Amino acid sequence: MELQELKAQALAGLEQTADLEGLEAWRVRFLGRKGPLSQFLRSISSLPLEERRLQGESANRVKSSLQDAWQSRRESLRLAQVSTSQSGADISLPGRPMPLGRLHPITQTFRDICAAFQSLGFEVVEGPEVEWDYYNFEALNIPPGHAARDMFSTFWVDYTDDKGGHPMLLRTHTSPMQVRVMEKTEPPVRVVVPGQVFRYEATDATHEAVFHQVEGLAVDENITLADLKGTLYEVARLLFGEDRKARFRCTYFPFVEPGVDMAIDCAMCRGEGCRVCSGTGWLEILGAGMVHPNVLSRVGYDTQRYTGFAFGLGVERIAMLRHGIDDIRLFFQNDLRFLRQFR
Ligand code: FA5
Repeated sequence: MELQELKAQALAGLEQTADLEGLEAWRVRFLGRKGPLSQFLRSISSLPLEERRLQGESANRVKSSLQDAWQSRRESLRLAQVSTSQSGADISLPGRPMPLGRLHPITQTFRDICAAFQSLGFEVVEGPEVEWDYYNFEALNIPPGHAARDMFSTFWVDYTDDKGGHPMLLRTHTSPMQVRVMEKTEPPVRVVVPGQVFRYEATDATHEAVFHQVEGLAVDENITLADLKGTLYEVARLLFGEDRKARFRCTYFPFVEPGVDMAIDCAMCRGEGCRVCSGTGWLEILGAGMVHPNVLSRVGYDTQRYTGFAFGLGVERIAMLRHGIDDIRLFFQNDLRFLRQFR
C-alpha cells in the first residue's frame, strides 16, 4: 500500500475510535510490530542504499505523525471518560474564580498614617510586643508603684532566667520604642513606630483590649511645642482633608512635659454629640507632648542641648473617623460584609 494512502486510512480509523480500548486496537493495528508500517520498514532493507534512505525517511515521517495523532486522540478520549465518570465531577467545566483578598482596613490606615509621616521626613521602625517593665514604664518616668501605672493595666508574662525573675508584659503602648530608639541613636531622631498594643480593659464602642498605635518621636536642637502642633496639624490635614476640625488640650502623661491630647470633630455627628463621641462632639485620636527631660537624660542625651516631641496615635480611632464607623469592635469580628467595604 502507498504510504500516503496508509496514513489517510489510519487517520480515518483513528477518528472512529470511541474509547480507550478501541484506541489500543487501532495502535496495535497501525503502529504495532506486525502492522503495515513495520512491515514496510522491514521490506526496504533489501533496496539499494540511496533508495532505502529515501523510503525510510518517508515511512518514519508517517510513523511519527500517526504517533502524534494517537497521543492527542488518547488525551481527548481520556478527558471525555473522566468528565463523565462515576465521581460525577465534570473536569471540563471552567474553574471557579479564586476570591481575591484585600488589606484589612487597619493595615490600610497604618500605611496611610506612616506615608503621611514619611512625607515629612520620619522613618518607620518596629519593636517588640512583649516588653520589659523597664521600657514600658520605668524608662518612661513611671517607676514601680507610680499611680500612672493604673492608666495602663495590662497582661503580665512570667519570665525567669538564671539571674531570677524579670517583669515582662504585653506592651500597653508603643512609647517603649521611644527609649529603645534613643538608646541606639544620636539626635537628630525622627521616627514613627506602628504596632499592636494591649490593655486589660472593658471594651465599648471606642475601646478595645487589643488595638493599634503609631508612636512618633522627634529629637533635635530647638524643637518646640510649635513643631509638634505643626506636624500633627499637617498629618491631620493629609489624613482627613481640609475641612475637619482638630482640637488640642492639656493632659498628663508622666513621660512628657507639657502633655496634650488631640481630638478631631466626630465623624458621626459632625460635632453635635453622639454615642461614639460620648456626647462631646470630639473623638480623641492621640496623646502627645514634649519629651520629659528625665526620659532624655536616662538615655544619655544632653538635655541642655536637645529637646523633642512625642505622640501616640490610636489607629482604630483614625479609621473610624475617616470611614464613619460607629463601633471599634467591627474591625475584629472578621465579618466579610463589613471588611469588603474598604478599597
Ligand atoms: C498613650 O498610650 C501614650 N503612650 C500616648 C503618648 C505618646 C503620649 C507619646 C505622649 C507622648 P493613651 O492611653 O491616651 O496614650 O492612648 C493614645 C491613643 O490610643 C488614644 O488617644 C486613643 O486614640 C487610642 N486608644 C487608647 N486606648 C484605647 C483603646 N482601649 N482602644 C482603642 N484605642 C485606644
